[in-house]
Amino acid sequence: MNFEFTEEQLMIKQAAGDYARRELIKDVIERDTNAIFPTQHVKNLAELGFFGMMVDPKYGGGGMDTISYVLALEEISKIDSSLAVIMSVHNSLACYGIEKYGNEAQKEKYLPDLASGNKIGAFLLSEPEAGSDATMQRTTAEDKGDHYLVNGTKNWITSADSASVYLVLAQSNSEKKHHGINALILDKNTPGISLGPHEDKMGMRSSDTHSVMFTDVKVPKENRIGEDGFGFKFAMKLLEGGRIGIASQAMGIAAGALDLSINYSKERKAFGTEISNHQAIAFKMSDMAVKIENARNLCLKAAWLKDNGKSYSLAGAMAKQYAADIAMEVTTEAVQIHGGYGYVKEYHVERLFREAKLTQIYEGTSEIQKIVISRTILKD
Ligand code: COS
Repeated sequence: MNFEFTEEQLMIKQAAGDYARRELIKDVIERDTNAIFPTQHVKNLAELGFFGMMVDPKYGGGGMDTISYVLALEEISKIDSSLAVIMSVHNSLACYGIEKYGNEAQKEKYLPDLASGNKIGAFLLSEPEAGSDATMQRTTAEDKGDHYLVNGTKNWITSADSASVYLVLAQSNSEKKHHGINALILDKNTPGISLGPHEDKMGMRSSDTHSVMFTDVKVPKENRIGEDGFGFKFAMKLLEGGRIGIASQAMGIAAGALDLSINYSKERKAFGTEISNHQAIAFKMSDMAVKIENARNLCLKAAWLKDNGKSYSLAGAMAKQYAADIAMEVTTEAVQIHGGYGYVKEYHVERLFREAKLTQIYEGTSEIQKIVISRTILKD
Protein backbone atom coordinates (compact mmCIF):
# COMPACT_ATOMS: atom_id res chain seq x y z
CA MET A 1 0.00 0.00 0.00
CA ASN A 2 1.14 3.49 -0.73
CA PHE A 3 -0.29 6.32 1.34
CA GLU A 4 1.75 8.99 -0.43
CA PHE A 5 0.20 11.49 -2.80
CA THR A 6 1.85 12.33 -6.11
CA GLU A 7 3.29 15.77 -6.69
CA GLU A 8 0.45 16.57 -9.05
CA GLN A 9 -2.19 15.55 -6.50
CA LEU A 10 -0.53 17.75 -3.88
CA MET A 11 -0.38 20.69 -6.29
CA ILE A 12 -4.11 20.37 -6.97
CA LYS A 13 -4.86 20.23 -3.23
CA GLN A 14 -2.67 23.29 -2.70
CA ALA A 15 -4.29 25.26 -5.52
CA ALA A 16 -7.81 24.52 -4.24
CA GLY A 17 -6.83 25.33 -0.64
CA ASP A 18 -5.08 28.56 -1.61
CA TYR A 19 -8.08 29.76 -3.56
CA ALA A 20 -10.49 28.85 -0.75
CA ARG A 21 -8.42 30.52 1.97
CA ARG A 22 -7.60 33.60 -0.10
CA GLU A 23 -10.82 34.25 -2.05
CA LEU A 24 -13.81 32.18 -0.92
CA ILE A 25 -13.45 33.18 2.71
CA LYS A 26 -13.88 36.90 1.92
CA ASP A 27 -17.55 36.85 1.01
CA VAL A 28 -18.73 33.41 2.14
CA ILE A 29 -20.82 34.74 5.03
CA GLU A 30 -22.50 37.37 2.84
CA ARG A 31 -23.24 34.83 0.11
CA ASP A 32 -24.67 32.43 2.69
CA THR A 33 -26.79 35.10 4.39
CA ASN A 34 -28.24 36.47 1.16
CA ALA A 35 -28.24 33.19 -0.81
CA ILE A 36 -26.08 34.64 -3.60
CA PHE A 37 -24.84 32.23 -6.27
CA PRO A 38 -21.00 32.42 -6.49
CA THR A 39 -20.87 33.28 -10.22
CA GLN A 40 -17.41 34.86 -10.20
CA HIS A 41 -15.90 32.12 -8.03
CA VAL A 42 -17.28 29.47 -10.39
CA LYS A 43 -15.60 31.29 -13.29
CA ASN A 44 -12.31 31.58 -11.42
CA LEU A 45 -12.32 27.95 -10.31
CA ALA A 46 -13.24 26.87 -13.85
CA GLU A 47 -10.21 28.78 -15.13
CA LEU A 48 -8.09 26.89 -12.62
CA GLY A 49 -9.47 23.63 -14.09
CA PHE A 50 -11.84 22.58 -11.32
CA PHE A 51 -14.96 22.29 -13.48
CA GLY A 52 -13.86 19.52 -15.81
CA MET A 53 -11.30 18.02 -13.50
CA MET A 54 -11.61 14.39 -14.55
CA VAL A 55 -12.73 14.91 -18.15
CA ASP A 56 -10.36 13.62 -20.84
CA PRO A 57 -8.13 16.45 -22.17
CA LYS A 58 -9.32 15.64 -25.70
CA TYR A 59 -12.68 17.18 -24.67
CA GLY A 60 -10.97 20.07 -22.91
CA GLY A 61 -10.85 18.56 -19.42
CA GLY A 62 -8.06 18.34 -16.87
CA GLY A 63 -7.63 14.55 -17.07
CA MET A 64 -7.12 14.40 -13.31
CA ASP A 65 -7.82 11.38 -11.14
CA THR A 66 -10.52 10.92 -8.51
CA ILE A 67 -7.98 11.17 -5.67
CA SER A 68 -7.19 14.74 -6.80
CA TYR A 69 -10.91 15.43 -6.95
CA VAL A 70 -11.35 14.28 -3.31
CA LEU A 71 -8.43 16.47 -2.21
CA ALA A 72 -9.80 19.52 -4.04
CA LEU A 73 -13.32 19.06 -2.68
CA GLU A 74 -12.01 18.75 0.88
CA GLU A 75 -10.15 22.05 0.58
CA ILE A 76 -13.07 23.92 -0.97
CA SER A 77 -15.56 22.46 1.52
CA LYS A 78 -13.49 23.56 4.52
CA ILE A 79 -14.41 27.13 3.57
CA ASP A 80 -17.46 27.03 1.28
CA SER A 81 -19.38 23.83 0.78
CA SER A 82 -22.04 25.50 -1.40
CA LEU A 83 -19.32 25.84 -3.99
CA ALA A 84 -18.30 22.25 -3.37
CA VAL A 85 -21.77 20.92 -4.18
CA ILE A 86 -21.92 22.95 -7.40
CA MET A 87 -18.54 21.41 -8.30
CA SER A 88 -19.56 17.92 -7.23
CA VAL A 89 -22.82 17.76 -9.21
CA HIS A 90 -21.10 19.28 -12.24
CA ASN A 91 -18.06 16.98 -12.18
CA SER A 92 -19.29 13.65 -10.89
CA LEU A 93 -22.81 13.64 -12.30
CA ALA A 94 -23.02 15.88 -15.39
CA CYS A 95 -19.50 15.58 -16.84
CA TYR A 96 -18.97 11.96 -15.81
CA GLY A 97 -22.45 10.91 -16.95
CA ILE A 98 -21.93 12.22 -20.47
CA GLU A 99 -18.30 11.13 -20.76
CA LYS A 100 -18.84 7.60 -19.46
CA TYR A 101 -22.24 6.79 -20.96
CA GLY A 102 -22.82 9.30 -23.78
CA ASN A 103 -22.08 8.55 -27.44
CA GLU A 104 -19.31 10.32 -29.34
CA ALA A 105 -21.63 12.98 -30.82
CA GLN A 106 -23.01 13.81 -27.35
CA LYS A 107 -19.51 14.02 -25.88
CA GLU A 108 -18.29 16.33 -28.65
CA LYS A 109 -21.36 18.51 -28.38
CA TYR A 110 -21.53 18.91 -24.59
CA LEU A 111 -18.22 18.12 -22.92
CA PRO A 112 -16.00 21.01 -24.11
CA ASP A 113 -18.39 23.64 -22.70
CA LEU A 114 -18.90 21.68 -19.49
CA ALA A 115 -15.19 20.95 -19.02
CA SER A 116 -14.26 24.60 -19.45
CA GLY A 117 -17.00 25.69 -17.05
CA ASN A 118 -18.65 27.79 -19.81
CA LYS A 119 -21.73 25.77 -19.03
CA ILE A 120 -22.78 24.26 -15.72
CA GLY A 121 -24.46 20.85 -15.51
CA ALA A 122 -27.38 19.64 -13.37
CA PHE A 123 -28.82 16.21 -12.60
CA LEU A 124 -32.60 15.95 -12.48
CA LEU A 125 -33.67 12.76 -10.74
CA SER A 126 -35.63 13.68 -7.58
CA GLU A 127 -39.32 14.46 -7.80
CA PRO A 128 -41.95 15.57 -5.28
CA GLU A 129 -42.82 11.87 -4.77
CA ALA A 130 -39.56 10.21 -5.80
CA GLY A 131 -36.60 10.91 -3.54
CA SER A 132 -35.14 7.84 -1.86
CA ASP A 133 -37.43 5.64 -3.97
CA ALA A 134 -36.05 6.84 -7.26
CA THR A 135 -37.90 4.17 -9.26
CA MET A 136 -41.18 6.08 -8.85
CA GLN A 137 -40.53 8.58 -11.63
CA ARG A 138 -43.71 10.47 -12.59
CA THR A 139 -42.04 12.73 -15.14
CA THR A 140 -42.82 11.23 -18.52
CA ALA A 141 -40.83 11.14 -21.75
CA GLU A 142 -43.39 10.05 -24.32
CA ASP A 143 -41.90 8.44 -27.40
CA LYS A 144 -43.04 10.43 -30.46
CA GLY A 145 -40.91 8.71 -33.09
CA ASP A 146 -38.03 11.11 -33.71
CA HIS A 147 -38.35 12.89 -30.35
CA TYR A 148 -39.59 12.58 -26.77
CA LEU A 149 -42.23 14.84 -25.24
CA VAL A 150 -41.32 15.50 -21.62
CA ASN A 151 -43.87 16.48 -18.96
CA GLY A 152 -43.57 16.59 -15.18
CA THR A 153 -41.81 18.18 -12.24
CA LYS A 154 -38.37 17.66 -10.70
CA ASN A 155 -37.52 18.74 -7.16
CA TRP A 156 -34.48 19.93 -5.19
CA ILE A 157 -32.36 20.49 -8.28
CA THR A 158 -28.87 21.82 -7.50
CA SER A 159 -27.78 24.59 -9.91
CA ALA A 160 -31.22 24.50 -11.58
CA ASP A 161 -31.01 28.18 -12.55
CA SER A 162 -27.30 28.54 -13.22
CA ALA A 163 -26.93 25.29 -15.19
CA SER A 164 -27.40 25.17 -18.96
CA VAL A 165 -27.15 21.40 -19.44
CA TYR A 166 -29.69 19.17 -17.73
CA LEU A 167 -29.49 15.38 -17.38
CA VAL A 168 -33.15 14.44 -16.93
CA LEU A 169 -34.60 11.08 -15.86
CA ALA A 170 -38.11 10.38 -17.12
CA GLN A 171 -40.46 7.44 -17.54
CA SER A 172 -41.17 6.34 -21.14
CA ASN A 173 -42.99 3.10 -20.42
CA SER A 174 -44.51 2.75 -16.97
CA GLU A 175 -45.52 -0.87 -17.62
CA LYS A 176 -41.82 -1.72 -17.58
CA LYS A 177 -41.42 0.08 -14.21
CA HIS A 178 -37.80 1.23 -13.71
CA HIS A 179 -36.79 -0.51 -16.96
CA GLY A 180 -38.91 2.08 -18.81
CA ILE A 181 -36.94 5.08 -17.49
CA ASN A 182 -34.76 7.06 -19.90
CA ALA A 183 -31.95 9.57 -19.35
CA LEU A 184 -32.08 12.60 -21.65
CA ILE A 185 -29.73 15.53 -22.16
CA LEU A 186 -31.67 18.78 -22.31
CA ASP A 187 -30.58 22.32 -23.01
CA LYS A 188 -32.13 24.41 -20.28
CA ASN A 189 -33.42 27.05 -22.72
CA THR A 190 -35.62 24.50 -24.56
CA PRO A 191 -39.21 25.86 -24.74
CA GLY A 192 -41.53 24.46 -22.07
CA ILE A 193 -39.02 24.45 -19.17
CA SER A 194 -39.79 26.69 -16.19
CA LEU A 195 -38.39 27.00 -12.68
CA GLY A 196 -40.08 27.12 -9.31
CA PRO A 197 -38.96 29.72 -6.74
CA HIS A 198 -35.47 29.66 -5.25
CA GLU A 199 -35.56 27.29 -2.25
CA ASP A 200 -34.79 29.17 0.98
CA LYS A 201 -32.55 26.50 2.50
CA MET A 202 -31.12 26.00 6.00
CA GLY A 203 -27.59 25.62 4.62
CA MET A 204 -25.66 25.45 1.34
CA ARG A 205 -27.52 28.67 0.75
CA SER A 206 -25.44 30.03 -2.08
CA SER A 207 -26.03 27.02 -4.33
CA ASP A 208 -29.27 27.63 -6.21
CA THR A 209 -31.92 24.98 -5.70
CA HIS A 210 -35.27 24.96 -7.50
CA SER A 211 -38.02 22.74 -8.77
CA VAL A 212 -38.04 22.40 -12.55
CA MET A 213 -41.27 22.02 -14.51
CA PHE A 214 -41.54 20.48 -17.99
CA THR A 215 -44.56 21.18 -20.18
CA ASP A 216 -44.53 19.45 -23.57
CA VAL A 217 -40.77 19.80 -23.86
CA LYS A 218 -39.56 18.39 -27.18
CA VAL A 219 -36.28 16.49 -26.89
CA PRO A 220 -34.65 14.93 -29.98
CA LYS A 221 -34.13 11.16 -29.76
CA GLU A 222 -30.40 11.66 -30.28
CA ASN A 223 -30.29 13.25 -26.80
CA ARG A 224 -31.09 9.96 -25.06
CA ILE A 225 -28.15 8.45 -23.19
CA GLY A 226 -27.70 4.75 -23.87
CA GLU A 227 -30.31 2.24 -24.97
CA ASP A 228 -34.04 2.68 -24.45
CA GLY A 229 -34.75 2.05 -20.75
CA PHE A 230 -31.15 2.55 -19.56
CA GLY A 231 -32.08 5.59 -17.43
CA PHE A 232 -32.46 3.99 -13.99
CA LYS A 233 -29.20 2.04 -14.21
CA PHE A 234 -27.55 5.23 -15.48
CA ALA A 235 -28.81 7.16 -12.43
CA MET A 236 -27.66 4.45 -10.02
CA LYS A 237 -24.20 4.28 -11.60
CA LEU A 238 -23.82 8.06 -11.49
CA LEU A 239 -24.86 8.21 -7.84
CA GLU A 240 -22.14 5.70 -6.97
CA GLY A 241 -19.56 8.28 -8.06
CA GLY A 242 -21.59 11.28 -6.90
CA ARG A 243 -21.44 9.86 -3.39
CA ILE A 244 -17.64 10.04 -3.40
CA GLY A 245 -18.01 13.76 -4.12
CA ILE A 246 -20.56 14.36 -1.36
CA ALA A 247 -18.56 12.21 1.09
CA SER A 248 -15.51 14.39 0.37
CA GLN A 249 -17.60 17.48 0.84
CA ALA A 250 -18.86 16.22 4.22
CA MET A 251 -15.34 15.27 5.28
CA GLY A 252 -14.12 18.74 4.23
CA ILE A 253 -16.85 20.44 6.27
CA ALA A 254 -15.75 18.42 9.31
CA ALA A 255 -12.08 19.21 8.67
CA GLY A 256 -12.91 22.91 8.37
CA ALA A 257 -14.76 22.79 11.69
CA LEU A 258 -11.76 21.14 13.36
CA ASP A 259 -9.35 23.76 11.95
CA LEU A 260 -11.54 26.54 13.35
CA SER A 261 -11.84 24.77 16.70
CA ILE A 262 -8.07 24.30 17.03
CA ASN A 263 -7.42 27.98 16.28
CA TYR A 264 -10.14 29.19 18.61
CA SER A 265 -9.15 26.88 21.47
CA LYS A 266 -5.56 28.17 21.37
CA GLU A 267 -6.73 31.78 21.71
CA ARG A 268 -9.69 31.60 24.03
CA LYS A 269 -8.83 31.54 27.71
CA ALA A 270 -10.89 30.13 30.61
CA PHE A 271 -9.89 29.27 34.15
CA GLY A 272 -6.54 30.95 33.63
CA THR A 273 -5.35 29.13 30.51
CA GLU A 274 -6.14 28.57 26.82
CA ILE A 275 -9.10 26.21 26.58
CA SER A 276 -7.02 23.79 24.44
CA ASN A 277 -5.20 22.99 27.70
CA HIS A 278 -8.41 21.63 29.22
CA GLN A 279 -8.91 17.96 28.47
CA ALA A 280 -12.66 18.49 28.17
CA ILE A 281 -11.88 20.49 25.02
CA ALA A 282 -8.69 18.74 23.86
CA PHE A 283 -10.36 15.30 23.95
CA LYS A 284 -13.25 16.58 21.87
CA MET A 285 -10.74 17.65 19.22
CA SER A 286 -8.93 14.34 19.47
CA ASP A 287 -12.20 12.51 18.75
CA MET A 288 -12.95 14.90 15.89
CA ALA A 289 -9.52 14.29 14.34
CA VAL A 290 -9.89 10.49 14.44
CA LYS A 291 -13.32 10.63 12.81
CA ILE A 292 -12.10 12.98 10.08
CA GLU A 293 -9.09 10.79 9.34
CA ASN A 294 -11.36 7.74 9.04
CA ALA A 295 -13.70 9.62 6.73
CA ARG A 296 -10.78 10.88 4.62
CA ASN A 297 -9.40 7.36 4.25
CA LEU A 298 -12.82 6.02 3.19
CA CYS A 299 -13.14 8.78 0.57
CA LEU A 300 -9.64 8.15 -0.74
CA LYS A 301 -10.18 4.39 -0.86
CA ALA A 302 -13.39 4.80 -2.87
CA ALA A 303 -11.56 7.21 -5.19
CA TRP A 304 -8.63 4.83 -5.59
CA LEU A 305 -10.97 1.96 -6.45
CA LYS A 306 -12.66 4.13 -9.08
CA ASP A 307 -9.34 5.26 -10.54
CA ASN A 308 -8.18 1.65 -10.76
CA GLY A 309 -11.28 0.36 -12.52
CA LYS A 310 -12.52 -1.63 -9.52
CA SER A 311 -16.02 -1.67 -8.02
CA TYR A 312 -16.51 1.35 -5.75
CA SER A 313 -20.23 1.06 -4.96
CA LEU A 314 -19.73 -0.28 -1.42
CA ALA A 315 -16.76 1.96 -0.61
CA GLY A 316 -18.59 5.04 -1.91
CA ALA A 317 -21.69 4.26 0.18
CA MET A 318 -19.54 3.67 3.29
CA ALA A 319 -17.65 6.91 2.68
CA LYS A 320 -20.86 8.90 2.16
CA GLN A 321 -22.69 7.51 5.19
CA TYR A 322 -19.73 7.77 7.54
CA ALA A 323 -18.45 11.16 6.40
CA ALA A 324 -21.93 12.73 6.49
CA ASP A 325 -22.72 11.35 9.94
CA ILE A 326 -19.38 12.40 11.44
CA ALA A 327 -19.66 15.83 9.79
CA MET A 328 -22.82 16.35 11.84
CA GLU A 329 -21.10 15.12 15.03
CA VAL A 330 -17.90 17.10 14.45
CA THR A 331 -19.65 20.38 13.60
CA THR A 332 -21.90 19.98 16.66
CA GLU A 333 -18.79 19.70 18.84
CA ALA A 334 -17.16 22.62 17.03
CA VAL A 335 -20.10 24.83 17.93
CA GLN A 336 -19.83 23.59 21.54
CA ILE A 337 -16.10 24.36 21.70
CA HIS A 338 -16.80 27.90 20.46
CA GLY A 339 -19.50 28.38 23.13
CA GLY A 340 -21.63 31.46 22.49
CA TYR A 341 -19.35 32.52 19.62
CA GLY A 342 -20.19 29.26 17.89
CA TYR A 343 -23.79 30.36 17.66
CA VAL A 344 -23.12 33.54 15.66
CA LYS A 345 -22.24 33.83 11.97
CA GLU A 346 -18.91 35.61 12.31
CA TYR A 347 -17.17 32.47 13.58
CA HIS A 348 -18.27 30.24 10.66
CA VAL A 349 -18.94 27.07 12.65
CA GLU A 350 -22.72 27.57 12.81
CA ARG A 351 -22.72 27.65 8.99
CA LEU A 352 -20.65 24.46 8.77
CA PHE A 353 -23.11 22.85 11.21
CA ARG A 354 -26.07 23.81 8.98
CA GLU A 355 -24.22 22.61 5.88
CA ALA A 356 -23.28 19.25 7.42
CA LYS A 357 -26.96 18.37 7.83
CA LEU A 358 -27.62 18.31 4.10
CA THR A 359 -24.83 15.83 3.46
CA GLN A 360 -26.87 13.25 5.42
CA ILE A 361 -29.81 13.87 3.11
CA TYR A 362 -28.89 14.45 -0.54
CA GLU A 363 -27.49 12.01 -3.12
CA GLY A 364 -28.91 9.22 -0.96
CA THR A 365 -29.71 9.69 2.73
CA SER A 366 -27.56 7.99 5.37
CA GLU A 367 -30.34 5.40 5.64
CA ILE A 368 -30.17 4.70 1.88
CA GLN A 369 -26.40 4.20 2.18
CA LYS A 370 -27.08 1.63 4.92
CA ILE A 371 -29.41 -0.19 2.52
CA VAL A 372 -26.65 -0.31 -0.10
CA ILE A 373 -24.02 -1.38 2.47
CA SER A 374 -26.14 -4.01 4.24
CA ARG A 375 -27.43 -5.53 0.98
CA THR A 376 -23.86 -5.83 -0.25
CA ILE A 377 -22.38 -7.40 2.88
CA LEU A 378 -25.35 -9.76 3.30
CA LYS A 379 -25.38 -10.87 -0.35
CA ASP A 380 -23.13 -13.91 -0.13
N1 COS B 1 -25.65 0.11 -10.25
C1 COS B 1 -26.33 -0.43 -11.27
N2 COS B 1 -27.59 -0.88 -11.14
C2 COS B 1 -28.16 -0.75 -9.93
C3 COS B 1 -27.50 -0.20 -8.83
C4 COS B 1 -26.18 0.25 -9.04
N3 COS B 1 -25.48 0.79 -8.05
N4 COS B 1 -28.32 -0.20 -7.76
C5 COS B 1 -29.48 -0.75 -8.18
N5 COS B 1 -29.36 -1.09 -9.49
C6 COS B 1 -30.34 -1.75 -10.34
C7 COS B 1 -30.64 -3.15 -9.83
O1 COS B 1 -29.71 -4.07 -10.36
C8 COS B 1 -32.03 -3.39 -10.34
O2 COS B 1 -31.99 -3.72 -11.71
P1 COS B 1 -32.85 -4.98 -12.27
O3 COS B 1 -34.27 -4.71 -11.92
O4 COS B 1 -32.56 -4.96 -13.73
O5 COS B 1 -32.31 -6.20 -11.57
C9 COS B 1 -32.65 -1.99 -10.27
O6 COS B 1 -31.57 -1.05 -10.26
C10 COS B 1 -33.50 -1.80 -9.05
O7 COS B 1 -32.67 -2.14 -7.94
P2 COS B 1 -33.27 -2.49 -6.52
O8 COS B 1 -34.32 -3.53 -6.66
O9 COS B 1 -32.13 -2.76 -5.60
O10 COS B 1 -33.99 -1.13 -6.20
P3 COS B 1 -34.60 -0.54 -4.88
O11 COS B 1 -35.84 0.14 -5.25
O12 COS B 1 -34.64 -1.58 -3.80
O13 COS B 1 -33.56 0.63 -4.47
C11 COS B 1 -31.61 1.82 -3.89
C12 COS B 1 -32.20 0.55 -4.50
C13 COS B 1 -32.12 2.07 -2.50
C14 COS B 1 -30.11 1.61 -3.85
C15 COS B 1 -31.94 3.01 -4.82
O14 COS B 1 -33.32 3.22 -4.89
C16 COS B 1 -31.29 4.30 -4.42
O15 COS B 1 -30.08 4.47 -4.56
N6 COS B 1 -32.08 5.26 -3.92
C17 COS B 1 -31.59 6.56 -3.55
C18 COS B 1 -31.72 7.48 -4.68
C19 COS B 1 -31.12 8.81 -4.34
O16 COS B 1 -29.93 8.90 -4.07
N7 COS B 1 -31.97 9.84 -4.38
C20 COS B 1 -31.54 11.15 -4.11
C21 COS B 1 -31.12 11.77 -5.36
S1 COS B 1 -30.38 13.32 -5.03
S2 COS B 1 -29.46 13.52 -6.73
